[in-house]
Amino acid sequence: MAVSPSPVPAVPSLFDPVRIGALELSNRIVMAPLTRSRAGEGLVPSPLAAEYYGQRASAGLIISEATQVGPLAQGYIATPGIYTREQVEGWRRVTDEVHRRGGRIVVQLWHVGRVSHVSLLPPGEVPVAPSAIRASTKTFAPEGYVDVSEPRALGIDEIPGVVEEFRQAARNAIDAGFDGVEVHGANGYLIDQFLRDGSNRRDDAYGGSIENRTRLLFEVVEAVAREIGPERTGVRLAPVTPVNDMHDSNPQALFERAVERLDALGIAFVHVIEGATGGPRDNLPFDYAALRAKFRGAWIANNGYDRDMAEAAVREGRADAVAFGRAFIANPDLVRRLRENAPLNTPDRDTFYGGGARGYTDYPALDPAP
Ligand code: 8OZ
Repeated sequence: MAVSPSPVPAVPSLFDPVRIGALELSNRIVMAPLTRSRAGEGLVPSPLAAEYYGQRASAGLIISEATQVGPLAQGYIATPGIYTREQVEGWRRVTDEVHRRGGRIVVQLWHVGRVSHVSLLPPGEVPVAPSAIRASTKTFAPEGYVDVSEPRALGIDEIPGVVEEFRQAARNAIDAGFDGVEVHGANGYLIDQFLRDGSNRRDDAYGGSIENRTRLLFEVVEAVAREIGPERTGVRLAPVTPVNDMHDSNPQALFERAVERLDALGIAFVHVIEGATGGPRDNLPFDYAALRAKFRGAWIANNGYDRDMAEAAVREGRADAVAFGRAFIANPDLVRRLRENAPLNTPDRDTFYGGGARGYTDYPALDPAP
């Protein structure tokens, strides 16, 4: 009797392919966006970045380090941009290398808003924010690890310019060879600052009600999706992370509405950091299943997952894919190591940010299979 193999396994595994919008992933292991602060002159990704990302091309999907959409969008030293021709050409080297090695890569687009320091901005500029409230947080600037600067509130007439920067950056991303874009709506940067009422005290159409506070997210993602297609557009959210001095009076209602609005745009994926970024997963109660129920596209889960947790999340349908951060810093062949249940290299914190090849492109892969 002929038995035809089913193309979609009834119970998916982390190691099965999956389609996310227009992207065909060879497995469900995603490389999370990771700031490495190694961009060169002009905030252009270095040739080493092509090697670093290329080494990790066996990930089902790579999400690039956060990449600024314009000069005021920068908040840390040596993070790359995607708003000049030289930056686009630098990224082209990266995407070519990842594709040559069979991988998929999207760029994470960010605007840091108030999480910046005057020394990182053009002369005379200060950080911009929904409201003129300084965050109690620090950043890496040329002079060291410093308190962020006092921000100014964006005028309502300036908001279309921010949306336009994201639109143009998304166009540049496609020109640079990226397979798509992830809009950074997490971790206390500009879009998250508008979402949460701890940082947004505006009394115009972008502040106050949940509808108003989700407006910038919606407008940015709508502009990006219109430019490059919703099937190549995703968003990262972190509903309860406290990083960068963030809090909200009702995160469940806020983020359910945010995801509902993203669903209406038909975007490819939502990528959610569960709990405190890089920290405890249970810092505040939150119903992630209820959040996911608002969205019909692909769901990427993140934060502190190990192999067993990730496999269970995919098997039980809580996520279509799982993103790993620090494990990908230290293990270029993380997918193989997870598949073979092989030991993992330990990441070295001292080389996370800045520097050259050490702690960047010199983590060893397993020997080739005999
Ligand atoms: C670590 C250091 C600097 C930036 C984030 C882009 O938290 C970041 C970031 C992380 O999303």
